[in-house]
Amino acid sequence: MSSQIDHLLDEDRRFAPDPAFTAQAVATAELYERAKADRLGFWGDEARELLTWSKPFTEVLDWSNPPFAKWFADGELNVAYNCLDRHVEAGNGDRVALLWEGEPGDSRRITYAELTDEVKRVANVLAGLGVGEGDRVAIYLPMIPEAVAAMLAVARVGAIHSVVFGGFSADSLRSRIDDAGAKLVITADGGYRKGKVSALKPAVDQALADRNGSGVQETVEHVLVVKRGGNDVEWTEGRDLWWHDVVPEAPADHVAQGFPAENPLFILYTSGTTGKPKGILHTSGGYATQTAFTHKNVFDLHPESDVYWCTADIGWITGHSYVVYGPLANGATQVLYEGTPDAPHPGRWWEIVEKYGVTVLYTAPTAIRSFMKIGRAVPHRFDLSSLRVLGSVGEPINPEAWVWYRSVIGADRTPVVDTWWQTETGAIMVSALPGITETKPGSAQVALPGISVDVVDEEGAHVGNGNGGLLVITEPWPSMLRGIWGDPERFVETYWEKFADKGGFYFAGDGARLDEDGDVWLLGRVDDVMNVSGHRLSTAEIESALVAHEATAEAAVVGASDETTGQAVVAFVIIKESYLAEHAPEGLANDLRLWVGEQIGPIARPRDVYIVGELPKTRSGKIMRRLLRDVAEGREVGDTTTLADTAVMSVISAQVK
Ligand code: 6R9
Repeated sequence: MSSQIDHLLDEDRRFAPDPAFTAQAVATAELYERAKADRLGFWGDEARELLTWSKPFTEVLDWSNPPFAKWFADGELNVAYNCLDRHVEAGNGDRVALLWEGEPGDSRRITYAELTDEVKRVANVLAGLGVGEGDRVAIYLPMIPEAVAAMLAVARVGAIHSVVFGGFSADSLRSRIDDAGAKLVITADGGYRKGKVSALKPAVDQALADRNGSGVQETVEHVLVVKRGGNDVEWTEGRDLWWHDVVPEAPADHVAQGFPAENPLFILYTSGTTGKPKGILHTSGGYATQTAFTHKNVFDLHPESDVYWCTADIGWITGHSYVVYGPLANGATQVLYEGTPDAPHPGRWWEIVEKYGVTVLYTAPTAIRSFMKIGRAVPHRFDLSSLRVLGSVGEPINPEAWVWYRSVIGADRTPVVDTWWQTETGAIMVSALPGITETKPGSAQVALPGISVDVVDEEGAHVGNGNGGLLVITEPWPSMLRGIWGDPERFVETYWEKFADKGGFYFAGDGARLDEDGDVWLLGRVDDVMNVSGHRLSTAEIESALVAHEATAEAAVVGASDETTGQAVVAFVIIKESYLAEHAPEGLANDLRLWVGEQIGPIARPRDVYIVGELPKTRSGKIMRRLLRDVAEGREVGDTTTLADTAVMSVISAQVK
């Protein structure tokens, strides 16, 4: 990490806001002043201004029992109503909500009035299936308009969605369904990925099969299936329902009931430092407030003229906050794209930007770096002149990628905002504001108005400008996670215990540095969480998948730096002697790679699997991943003095070569 810090220290390019942009900017410097003068008053004002409440709140924050926060607790609202009906009632029903583009090139244009109608019908279907307040619904869908409609319909009836990324395996889906106790699963036959139909329904069938004797009680009563891929699917009569049979039949009137602001809105599973994914719980009023606020100000949203596009899948938090809730609460018109950036050709994204006149683009550094690799000729075949704001999220963006993004995609003109946040924070926390902030390539820069962050040492003391440490959030914020589903102890332990004596510092798990101006530079995770192409993966989760293979005796996984994906998964595996006695070792490393892909999902597949004779361990038996990372990154191996057997690293290095 030190070479990375040195490199960042040399970065002195600065981009001042263009006065013409500032003149029309939604955000103002005064936001910081207002929030500083009265932080809670500021959030109260924003909540009232950005949302429609069916019952006004009287108290902004109840922090009497930290870390369990309550925001706007006695207020009531319906989040789906805020994303839909009220825009129609305000006369904007004809505004396009979704400009959907399927991977094969089919497209649909859906207005706010049409989306509202669809969501009302789905809400009636859900109610008919007995899904109501507090029930959990698993959503396992491709990037199609029905995914957005399904999430909003669940929210509308006061139920809780748990979206599972379509790239996850049947096993991952099953553990998420079980953990949440989902009553309904909404899926599709399949969706398009890289020119082919990728089936989804079979994974649902598999996840729900073979319960007998597993000790897990089946909670799923129905599976609602959207037809998208046209692939053959098996059907369980009485359990499975086609969306196209039941939704168009359902009535399109449905009155959105107000629910308390602290009603759960969704659970989203994310990787932590242990093998078991955590169900991050978000509630309604605070989450809707902060997603709407950040979407409006960070992306300079002019809803009547902008065409916004966030490329994230709805299976991730970025898709929840910046495809569904933030943009729709703000009445934005946005592009929704089903497929991959390079299908059927490497210019697909830029073709979409040109076709729809996209003005605001929000994507991840890994995508930017892979476009850099292909070269500027591809994007420059398209007219990108509509673009006026570019955003980045998911991992640290290296200054070269930042500058390339601004110059090649943004014609040396558009502001670039690097936005730091997490599944847990629910919404953007640290970012420049376009038109306001002088930007620095590679730095997320400043906490947003109303947000308080700091960089501290191991004891929780402020490190001071020019120093590195751990990023903490020092005050509660509206869209903060309210817990880990079913595990309040893990919630306290993971995020709040480290600096408990500081009276409520949230530990984010990221390393960061403050520069001479006090701006924040993110340096990556400080725990055993890897970040591959902006996706969080836990070393422990992949290790446990590896040892579940009959050949594996022991496994250690590290995240090694990778030019395109940020980090890549590298596994070191010891094979059982009993296995080797009966099987040839050829091809085993690759079999293990594929195995992990089957167990968790293709994104978790290791880039490299090295079969080794031993793993480096301390005397207390802890695997020293730091040393394995040195090997994986081709560096000289660091300090080995705390190893139980100091010779082991030279053996491993030789085996890896
Ligand atoms: C929104 C999202 C969260 C982790 C986070 C950090 C990394 C996200 C970043 C960033 C540097 C940025 N991260 N944005 N690091 N600069 N702009 O990605 O949520 O999937 O939960 O990941 O991603 O390490 O802790 P999530």
